[in-house]
This record gives sequence, structure tokens and C-alpha cells, in this order.
Amino acid sequence: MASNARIAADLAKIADLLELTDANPFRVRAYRNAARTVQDAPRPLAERVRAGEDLRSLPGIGKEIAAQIVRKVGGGAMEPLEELAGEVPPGLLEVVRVPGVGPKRARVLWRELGVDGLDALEAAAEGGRIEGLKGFGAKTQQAILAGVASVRRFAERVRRADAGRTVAPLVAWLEADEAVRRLEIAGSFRRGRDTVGDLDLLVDTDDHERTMARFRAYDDVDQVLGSGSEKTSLTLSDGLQVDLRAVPAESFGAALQYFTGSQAHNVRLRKRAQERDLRLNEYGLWRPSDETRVAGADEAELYRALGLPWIPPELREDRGEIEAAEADALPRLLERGDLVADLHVHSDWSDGTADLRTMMRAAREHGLSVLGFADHGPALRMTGGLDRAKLLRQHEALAELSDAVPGLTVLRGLEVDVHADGGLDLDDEALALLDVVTVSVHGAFDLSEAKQTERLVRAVSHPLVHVLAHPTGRLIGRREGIRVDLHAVIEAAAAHGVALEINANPARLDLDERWARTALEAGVPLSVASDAHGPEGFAVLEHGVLQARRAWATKDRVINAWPLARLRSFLAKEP
Ligand code: DGT
Ligand code: CA
Ligand code: CA
Ligand code: ZN
Repeated sequence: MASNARIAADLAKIADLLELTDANPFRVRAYRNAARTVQDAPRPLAERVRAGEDLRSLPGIGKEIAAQIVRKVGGGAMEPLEELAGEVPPGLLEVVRVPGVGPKRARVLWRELGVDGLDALEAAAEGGRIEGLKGFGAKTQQAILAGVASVRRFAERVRRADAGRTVAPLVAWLEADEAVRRLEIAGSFRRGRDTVGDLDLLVDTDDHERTMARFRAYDDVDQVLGSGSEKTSLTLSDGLQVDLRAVPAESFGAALQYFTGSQAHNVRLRKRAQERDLRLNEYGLWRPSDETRVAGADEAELYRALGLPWIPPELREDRGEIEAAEADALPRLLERGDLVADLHVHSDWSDGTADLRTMMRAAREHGLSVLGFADHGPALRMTGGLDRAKLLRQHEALAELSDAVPGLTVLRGLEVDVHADGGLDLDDEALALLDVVTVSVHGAFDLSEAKQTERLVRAVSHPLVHVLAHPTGRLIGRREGIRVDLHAVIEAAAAHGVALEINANPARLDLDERWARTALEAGVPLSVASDAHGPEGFAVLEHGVLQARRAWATKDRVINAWPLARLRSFLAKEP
């Protein structure tokens, strides 16, 4: 079945191919926007197609693209993919993904130097042939070399959110069999990591052979790597590897613990067991003297038998969680239901796909009672960014909508671009009209670390700024973050009462878990924000919450989990 992730990937690929072949920029943009819409859609499009729904009701999906999606769902290939595939060397698509390249530059590299893949790109950079090209330089050439290395590194891992979309129908398929009593996803997926290497499924089943056979018979299987009655490993058509292990009920908790990991956490637990004259493995916690099982069926019971409270999987990285558990000082981690507000949301006043009212309704439907619009400011002209006059018009529109959605308070914000020198893209008088000032970086990614640090420190030191959004600008699998001394930025944020964002978009998850934790430890609060560009964009908040949990965040340290009065006093910069 064509998952939304896979449909989105095809649409994005078409956008890249179109751009590589110098097609009409509007058509390129249409495919790119459609890819995002599909990626954000909560319901499988395949289901909508089968139900005979018209996909054109989705924002940004017109006749041509709807027809291509229907083809894909029906098992065919999207036509532009086939048409364009012959025009462009396949390796060029990987070149597009190299940080600092993108489709426009890839086209130049291909036409001028015959670069048709990563190897050719690397050779051209090493041979110094890129710096001489128009629009490139020695610095770009250097960045491309580093970029090639990072693309190769990223290629081995998948975003957790993508893996989640791929695995959901597989889990449903396995659970639909009555032999299956229990099924859990373990591994890094359960720990909530932003990317996963592979998926680890555990199943308690009445009939091993039958369950393994059913797994192999799933219609999305690419290759069976190995299969027995206890374990089967295979890859799905998008390349994701899935391991399925059959586990007896009396060992299920122990297996869940073992295969959730991390390895570092497990090493500590095993040692702890030894110190208590016990032995821990994936079948249980054992007393070797008489071979009795002290715990095994239940994960919490296993931790208890080791003298510890149950530790949330997100913390299991041996980063202090065992010590905290021992001291009964585990944090009460943030939960999705704690989020009251979302302070970074776009509308069609800039590059969002929906109007203010639609976004307000959607926020309420996603359980929020405070919505902070943060459309782009004037610098991002291609997004229709708001200058002062347009901002005032938006505020009028918001005033008229003030009672439109019961139970929802709207805050007037803007996502203001930070210039390369750290200055803001809007004057103070205009900024003062806003309830929430969010700043972020959308260009000049390649400044030196010193310059970049100066830039961000200056931005967060501005007295009218409240939040620094997606602080490093990283795009998982596509672009490393900017080079910046985040310690210095965090220090400045702490001094000026500025929050740092965890952007919940699964492509960003920026700050990452380590820096988010460092920020919290320095007393800087977080804002977990969807950066929604359409009504379905709020769904990503769950990914941001996972990231916050991995950073040890409690709701007390997340400004959009605070009651409105407390949030307002933060925004007023009250001490
Ligand atoms: P991934 O797949 O790279 O995102 O990361 P994980 O953590 O899912 O790692 P994976 O799939 O290799 O194994 C899942 C868990 O199983 C891992 O976190 C700990 C446990 N595990 C697997 N192999 C070993 C091993 O050789 N020794 C120990 N102690 N634990 C292992
Ligand atoms: Ca794994
Ligand atoms: Ca594995
Ligand atoms: Zn944004």
C-alpha cells in the first residue's frame, strides 16, 4: 500500500527532477507544496482514494497532482517520474540532497562538470574543479565535501516519524491475526529517537510459524533477510529493515526491556543485577542459585526487582537516569496533553495553506487553547512575508475573529528573520505591536562559527524577542545545522528571558535532545512548536514532545504548557 510518506517522497522527487530539468518554477512549487500537504495529512490518502473522495479538497492539490496520487495508490508510477527519469542521471538526485547544493546548483554541476552522482561530486570537489564555477567558490567547494560525507552518514537512518507511518499498517496487519496476543515496537523507536536505524518488533503469539509466515506475506516486503520460528528480519519496499521476534508471555517484559535498549542503559542494568547476585537477559531476571525467574512478564516489575522505579524509555540512554531513579528523582516528563499553546503557526497570510479561522479551529481540535500566529516577516518575500502595513491588516483580521472559536485565545506573533549581522528584519516600533516575537535564521547558513554566534547572541539579546525558533536550522537527512557556539546563545537566552524552540517538524526536531537539555540545565525554558503550515500540521506536536522528553523536560519548563497568565507574564518579561 502506498503510505503518505511514500507518496510525499515521490512528489518531492518530481519537484527535484522538474527543477533539475529547468521546468516552470510554478510547477516545481506546486509539487513541493503538495509533498508537504501529503506528509502532514493525518489520514492515509490511499484510504481517501478508495473511499472515492476528491483529493482536490486538500490544500495545494490540484487536478494534475491528484491524478498522479491516484495512479500511485492504484499501484502505478507517477507519470512525471517516468518521463523525467530518462532525462536525468539517477545519481543526480543524491547530489541534490547534499547540503549547500540543492537542485539549481546540481543542474550547474551536472551541465558544466558532468557530475552525475556523489562520487563524481566528491572527485570534482577534491580536484578543485568546483570553485571556478560561476556562483560557487572555495568555501562552497569545502562545504560540498563535508556535505557529501554527511549525506552518506544520513543514508543509514530514517526519520522516526517516517518509520512510524511505514510501520503502522504493518502492525495493524500483524495484529489482525487472532494468534497474536500482544505486539510492541521496541528499540530506538520506543525510546523516541529522532531517527531510527531499524525497527524492532516483539510479538507474543499462539502460533510462531503462522505469525512469521504472515509477516513475510505482508504486501510491502522487499526482501526477507532471514526467517525462523523465533525471529524474522526483512526489508520493506522503502528500504526500512524490520526485525520481528516471538517472545513468550512470561518473558515479554524482559524482552521489551532488553530490546528497547539502549545498549548503554542495558549494560548498567545488567551490572546492577550482578551486584544483587542476579542475572539479567532477554528472558528474565534470574536468581542463578536455583534458576528461578524473579521477574520477566512485566517490565515495571523487572525494574522494581532491581530496586528502581520504572524508567520512561525516552530516558534510557545512561545519561543519569539510573542515578535519578535510585534517588527517586526521575522527572515527571512533559506529555502531549500538557501542551496548552502553540506559538509558531503559519497561515495563508504568508506561506501557510489555510486562513486564520481554519488554523484557529484546527488548533482547538488539537486540544489547544492558545494559538500564536507566527507568519513570516518581510525578508521572506517569496513566502508573502508581512511588512508593517500587512501586519496591521492581519491584526485587524484577528480582532474580527477574536470570538470566532470558543475556548481559543489568539496571540499576535511573527517569525522575524535574523539578518546576517544579528539585526532583526522589523523595526522595534512594529515589533512592539506583537504579543510574541519569534526570531529565526533562514539564510547565511555558512557564516563562520564566530560570526554565527555573534549573530544569534545579538538576536536573543534584543529586548523585544521571546523565542528563538529552530535554532540550528538543521534538516534531518538533508542539512547539518549552522556552526554556532550554542553555549553562548543559551547563556544569552538565559540572561534575556528568551525561550528556545523545539521545532516539532520531524524534518527539523531542532533543538536536538542534547542541546535542549543543555538549555534547560542553564535555566532556559523551551517552546515546543508545530511550525504548522496547514490545519493538519498540528499533529507533529507529538514528535516535539518526544524530543522534549528525551531532553528531560517537565511541563514546568515548557512555556507553551503554562497557563495563559504565566505565559503572558513571561511574554511581558516580568522577572
Ligand atoms: P537503531 O536501530 O540504530 O536506531 O538503535 P536501536 O537502539 O534500536 O538498536 P538495535 O536495533 O541494534 O537493537 C535494539 C536494542 O536491542 C538495543 O537498543 C539494545 C538491544 N541490543 C541489540 N543488540 C544488542 C547487543 O549485542 N548487546 C546488548 N547488550 N544489547 C543489544
Ligand atoms: Ca532498532
Ligand atoms: Ca534491530
Ligand atoms: Zn515557521
